[in-house]
Amino acid sequence: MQNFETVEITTDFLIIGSGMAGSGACVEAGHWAKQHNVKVTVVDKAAMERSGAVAMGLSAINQYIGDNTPIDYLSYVQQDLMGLCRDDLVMDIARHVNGTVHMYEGFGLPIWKDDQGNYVHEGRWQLMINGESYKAIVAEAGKNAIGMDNIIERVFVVQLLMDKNDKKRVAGAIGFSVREPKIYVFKFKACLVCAGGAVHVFRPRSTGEGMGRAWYPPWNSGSSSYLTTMAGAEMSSQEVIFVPARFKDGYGPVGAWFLLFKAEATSASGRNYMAEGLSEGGELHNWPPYGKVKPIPTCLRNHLMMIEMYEKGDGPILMHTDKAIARLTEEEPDPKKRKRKLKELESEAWEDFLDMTISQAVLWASKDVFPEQGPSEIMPSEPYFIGSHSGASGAWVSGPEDLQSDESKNEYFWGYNRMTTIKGLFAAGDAVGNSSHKFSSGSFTEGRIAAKAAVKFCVENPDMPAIDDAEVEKLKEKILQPLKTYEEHSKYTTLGAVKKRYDLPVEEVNPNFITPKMAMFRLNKIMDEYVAGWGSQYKCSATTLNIALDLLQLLKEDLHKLAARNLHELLRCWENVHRVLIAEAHTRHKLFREETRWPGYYYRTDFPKIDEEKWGDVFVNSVYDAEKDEFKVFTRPKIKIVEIKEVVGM
Ligand code: SFD
Ligand code: AMP
Repeated sequence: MQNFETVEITTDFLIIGSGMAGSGACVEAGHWAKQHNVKVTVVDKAAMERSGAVAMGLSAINQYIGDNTPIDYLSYVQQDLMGLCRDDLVMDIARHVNGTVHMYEGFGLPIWKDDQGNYVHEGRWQLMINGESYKAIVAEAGKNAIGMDNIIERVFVVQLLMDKNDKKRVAGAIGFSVREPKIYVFKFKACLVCAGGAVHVFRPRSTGEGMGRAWYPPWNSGSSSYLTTMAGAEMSSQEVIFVPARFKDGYGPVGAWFLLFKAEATSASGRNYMAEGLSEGGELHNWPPYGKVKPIPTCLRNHLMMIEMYEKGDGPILMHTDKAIARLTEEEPDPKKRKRKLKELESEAWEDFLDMTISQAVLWASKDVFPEQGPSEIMPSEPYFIGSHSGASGAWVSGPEDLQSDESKNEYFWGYNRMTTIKGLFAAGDAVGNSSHKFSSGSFTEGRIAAKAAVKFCVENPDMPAIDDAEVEKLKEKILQPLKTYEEHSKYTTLGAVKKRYDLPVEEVNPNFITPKMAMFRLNKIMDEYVAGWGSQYKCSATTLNIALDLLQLLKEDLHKLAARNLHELLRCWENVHRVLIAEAHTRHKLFREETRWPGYYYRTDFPKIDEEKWGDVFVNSVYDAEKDEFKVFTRPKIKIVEIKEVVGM
């Protein structure tokens, strides 16, 4: 085994993850840090220019408030999440997000404009962009703000380090380079965790040659949740996964089709199941008050789709791209311009995918699909953990002081905006729970909010906390153990001869170790079959969840035997360790909430209805004790800071 050099970095404020929230944090921290002589450093497992969920680009900015008010946005988010979100966090982002979008324009992001120079809206809150280079543009601004010397790329952060004199205060972080034999030890006064959501916890629909294709980026492996949970931070809504409806196999998004092109989706036999669900006596009336609002909440749109597919057997679900294009072409009053209009619509349809889900465009091309000639299948995908979209999982954080009511101030505010329950540990983007629908622009905004507060924290808490050197030494050994395990046992196989002859990767089966891929497959199978993945038609019960907890325990024991052939696999090992903790937290939260609040995301078959009285005004929260390996699960109140009457409109 190679010798690993230790690189020590001392800074004031460390940003962990340079995705959308991390880039926003760099832009804001850069500004305040210069004024207060605070050193800011950012670390990412990848290259900032194309890291995170926006690596491939996006075709829309999904949160822009325009002339609406933050309360309008809160109404929308609250009803989409079936009543549960943090009013203070959602409104805080909503009141600042316009500024972020205007900043983006200044960075050079091409936002679509109409003939009058106004932004082109996809829906009420969404703006169309030419966003293939969205991440590169935003990352460049972040890099300029804090300076190239303060950017550390291709270093995977494994764990946070606590103050040796105060276990409720963060003091450092440890990770390793994914390119060179180097361990990184960071020491700081404050840090911001914005390492994205979690993908490949549940079994993906893509297998075999499609393996690795997912909607959300496979390199977001639950690190945000792992880092904050292991540090002892209170976590929230870990049961609220997101199941996106997507074009089949390529995972192309549906938003532009539903909102911009106003396309209809139907069951295989042609029924408009959403209109039927909304109509008098339709399924949505079984989910009051949320089934009657507009837009139909995301989970309920899935729910209607799942009834067609699984209960009626009237799948697959079809998106009628052809009819939408024909209708929009017909709407062109000048018949001479219709041909041009058709060409424009066709290219917009392709660009929607080419800007953010290139694989869907490739799949359409390879299957000879012409969106103007026929419909395409859409499907509910595997569940993802993503606090920034239509899910809600993440850390329980302090909100802004000025948005609190007398009642909420005691529950939702403890000094620094977006600080977790651990001193000096901040979170943003997918890492924060209960402030859903922030998307790319809102995540960047939340990064800005958190970074400003974190710089303030550094100024007001100038003493550098101390890390425990003995703990660091132990962790170094633990981090590199998979390389050692492989070296010790790789020759032990009865299949060596086969390997020689066929060059098969026989090390994958070895009684002494488990490869990261195998560990992930095992996790995926457990979650899919017992915790309401697509393979179990999104259904679970106390019985299946308890089976999952037993199996996860066995998997956790085997994680000590993970083996890595090289640095790349070492990364894969630790990604799976991160995934397993969020899997367990999720399972425990799901078990705790005895109702079905988000049908279409998951069903508790033993509690198949929504239970407003018992669960309508509480969040499920948890704290993990890493020393004892124990979760404590409990509730926190949903406090309505703003009374919302009625909400309509897309
Ligand atoms: O509509 C470590 N999203 C969309 N947002 C929009 O505004 N418009 C759209 O059109 C969107 N669509 C969409 C979206 C995402 C994807 C994948 C597709 C389509 C195909 C959502 C946004 O992208 C999302 O909300 C934000 O990006 C969330 O921001 P953030 O910062 O929370 O996550 P990130 O950007 O993925 O960044 C995470 C970073 O952390 C790094 N990282 N670094 C060090 N150590 C570790 N252990 C780490 N683990 C992770 C990552 O490398 C990354 O840089 S639509 O179709 O839904
Ligand atoms: P998506 O492409 O599904 O990620 O959606 C992009 C944006 O459009 C998100 O803000 C979604 O909540 C919203 N959206 C997608 N489909 C619909 C729909 N049928 N009705 C209302 N909003 C939608």
